[in-house]
Amino acid sequence: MKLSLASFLVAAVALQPALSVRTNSLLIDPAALPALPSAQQAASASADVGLNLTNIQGDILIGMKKNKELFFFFTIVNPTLFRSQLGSGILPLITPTSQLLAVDTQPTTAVNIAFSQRGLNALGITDDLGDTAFTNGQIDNVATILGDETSNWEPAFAGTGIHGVFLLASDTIDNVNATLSQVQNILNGSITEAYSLQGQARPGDEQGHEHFGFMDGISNPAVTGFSTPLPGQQVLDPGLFLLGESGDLVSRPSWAKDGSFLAFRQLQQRVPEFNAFLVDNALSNPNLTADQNAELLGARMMGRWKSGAPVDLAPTVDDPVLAADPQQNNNFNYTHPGFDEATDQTHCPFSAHVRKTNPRSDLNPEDTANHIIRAGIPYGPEVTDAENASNVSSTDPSLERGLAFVAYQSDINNGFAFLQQNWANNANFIFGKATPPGIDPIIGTGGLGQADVPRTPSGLDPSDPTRIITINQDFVVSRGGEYFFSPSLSAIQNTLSLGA
Ligand code: N7H
Repeated sequence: MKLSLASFLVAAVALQPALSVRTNSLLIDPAALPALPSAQQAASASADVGLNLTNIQGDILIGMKKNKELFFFFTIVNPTLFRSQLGSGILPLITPTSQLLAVDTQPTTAVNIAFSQRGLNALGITDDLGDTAFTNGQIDNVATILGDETSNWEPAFAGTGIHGVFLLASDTIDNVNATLSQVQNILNGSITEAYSLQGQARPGDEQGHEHFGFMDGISNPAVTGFSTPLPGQQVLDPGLFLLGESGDLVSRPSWAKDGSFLAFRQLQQRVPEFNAFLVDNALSNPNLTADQNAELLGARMMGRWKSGAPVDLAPTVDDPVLAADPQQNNNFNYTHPGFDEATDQTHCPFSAHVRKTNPRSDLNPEDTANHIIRAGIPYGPEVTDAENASNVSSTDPSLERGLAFVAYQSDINNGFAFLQQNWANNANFIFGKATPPGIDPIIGTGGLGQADVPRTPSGLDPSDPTRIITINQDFVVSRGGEYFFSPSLSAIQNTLSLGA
């Protein structure tokens, strides 16, 4: 006899490995990042638009707040056994959004699961989910659309063995590992490990900052029915991120409702090389020291200071108070009274990473189709003294560091893939500017399928916006990834655990 979803959710709480009620959050909460809605706020917002937060997996709407997160990529080797264990044993462990919003309802380890098209095929699910990028897999659009050099790809991503991924998030790696053992015991040999990547927030004051040093996760869209918008935050329909919700215009199988497409990318960051580039090409503001001029160049490449303060509001000097205030730190749109948006780069360069990936008022009307919810986490250790001294990243694989990039959207070709191909990698975007902006200096690739092809962004030097500062190397190197579908809890129960 099948259990109802409600009884599964009760069982989910009961079956968590440590039964004690949490007293500290499993999420991080740096002052600069938007707070999650309280359970009550989210319940009343979701009631207005009919979002079912007990049915939507928890990772999709919460943004970049994970402390430790293991990405465990698996191959399904016994589909029948997997399907039976998924429904009876794994579903009670899956963490819905509602459970993450209050500390005392959080599990010891949050468990989410997502499937690649190959994984759905292995389960006998033949429905077309309506997303060609997902259907074809990330490797299919890698060289032409994303611009990756495939030789840099981790072999597991280039192969055919990734059927799905568990996302296991907690405040300690011990908790994550204990939950992984529990999951593997339940699945009883029906999956094998294809690859795994351990993500973790950086230590101490760097918590919330990615490996180049910048606070990350400040700007994600507000989602109608979930979050209360902060000043400057764009409010978007839930259907941009959740299949079958208001604003999703594609026809989907009914069971796919409240699922989301997850674009995963392992993006290596060459931190010593990035730092050396900033020093070697430091700007020349006479009122700043050499170090400050190097910082300024980095801030202009990013569009934010390391603190998180946007250069559009703090153009020459960092403002840590502004940075730490979510009421202010996203409240900008690149317009300023008396300044011409087609020529003015004194505040923020047209090529800055945050402007290329979210042009705000540069597009009129503001774009509402091409957005993602970013939910990634840094991976890998801190830079070593030897790397700092040599300005070169170690080739020791255990010292690789970067961003385990996660983006959620209801349409990958309008979301992650669009942002990378049409905006970041397109030298002419943002269109209509007096000086072509050039390729994104952080994540853009200068030659499709080739590494280290020079990029020539303009606008980085505020004293001469036409000056080109040539970037001869990639500071972010794609090590591959895959596209997944993160189903709702009811889809896991009623469709995936049964198969076709
Ligand atoms: Fe980016 N970084 O930490 O250096 N990103 N990003 N990103 N990114 C943003 O506003 C970074 C990547 C977006 O709404 C910030 O939260 C790094 C890809 C979007 O104003 C910082 C990597 C794509 C935004 C970084 C990386 C995007 C954004 C500012 C790779 C999509 C919001 C903090 C290693 C294709 C823009 C913040 C807005 C912001 C970093 C990758 C997209 C600091 C290191 C691949 C949409």
